[in-house]
Amino acid sequence: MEKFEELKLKAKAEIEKIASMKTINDVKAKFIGKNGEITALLRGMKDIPAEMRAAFGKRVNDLKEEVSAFFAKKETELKAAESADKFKKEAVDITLPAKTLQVGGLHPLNIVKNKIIDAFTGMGFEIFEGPEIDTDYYCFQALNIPKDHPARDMQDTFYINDNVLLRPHTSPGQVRTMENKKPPIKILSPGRVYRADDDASHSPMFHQIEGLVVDKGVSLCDLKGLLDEFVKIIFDKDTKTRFRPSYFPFTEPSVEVDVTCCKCGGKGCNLCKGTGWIEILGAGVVNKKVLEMSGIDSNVYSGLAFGLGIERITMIKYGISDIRTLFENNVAFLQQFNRR
Ligand code: FA5
Repeated sequence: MEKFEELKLKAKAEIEKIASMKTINDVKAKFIGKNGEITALLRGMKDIPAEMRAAFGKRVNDLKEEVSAFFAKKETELKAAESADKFKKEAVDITLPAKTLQVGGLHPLNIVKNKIIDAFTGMGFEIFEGPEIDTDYYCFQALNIPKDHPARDMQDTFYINDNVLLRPHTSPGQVRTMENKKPPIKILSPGRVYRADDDASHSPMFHQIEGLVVDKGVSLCDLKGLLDEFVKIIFDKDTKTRFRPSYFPFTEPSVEVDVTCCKCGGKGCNLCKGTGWIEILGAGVVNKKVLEMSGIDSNVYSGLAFGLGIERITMIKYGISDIRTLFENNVAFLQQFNRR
């Protein structure tokens, strides 16, 4: 009996010392495994006198049960400790802000271009896109700018040869439309244009949108009404326009159009250089010579045209001081226009 008690205490002490599920099986094998100390007692039953065998057997089985219970208790404790440890290690702090996905967005020039196109298509304009590489005839001659005319200096561009060049403005779109379409005409021609320019407000490549209306009885008043409506959509409803006399060989009369400064509302500030006005585009009544050269009877029809720089409108609208920022593709700069 003493030996049983000793074995029980020995097993209990060893089981208590077990620190991980990995070692529990070794200790189990030592006591209740096939070659374990308690199993060995059962095997020795044959040497026990027959009258004591039943009592001996019961005692061994009781001991085995008691030791198995120690193991079961230890196993429960170890499993609980291991899962507590696992939970601690794998804990997720759900109060941390989630990682955001980088999502692309429209470039500010495309945002403004789309707004301008929306404004004019809402007034019935159709889109016509002309080629970026064009001939001297469409870029200049058909617009009443003959070879060696001094007005060519205003729009000096990059020549591929004497006759083929990167278009310096979207005005060739006027000619190509009039050659192919009978009045009434109401088109908008957006696209990239090129000039031998490079400073904080002039880029060698930039974007323009040309507008052309040809119909019976079209006048400068229509141009004023159209542009008044346009600036209210693009800037805000209190923005006003002002026409200043100007010169373009393809329009007569020609005007430069100013809007009340969007920063100071017309009081005068650093953006409008104290004048309260900012120039946004060139425009005018289509020169009769241009209509005739494109096959339109100038005694029956008249037209109005305007050409605006998308970069200029974007810079005014968002208070951008250097045009080059629009082409550097700095992500921090671009993200400001696509906040979600
Ligand atoms: C023209 O290009 C005329 N074709 C506009 C026109 C069309 C007048 C129809 C009459 C009838 P201008 O050279 O002023 O005009 O250019 C128009 C606009 O393009 C300017 O107001 C300016 O906003 C923009 N612009 C001109 N050069 C540059 C440049 N290098 N970089 C960025 N924007 C420019």
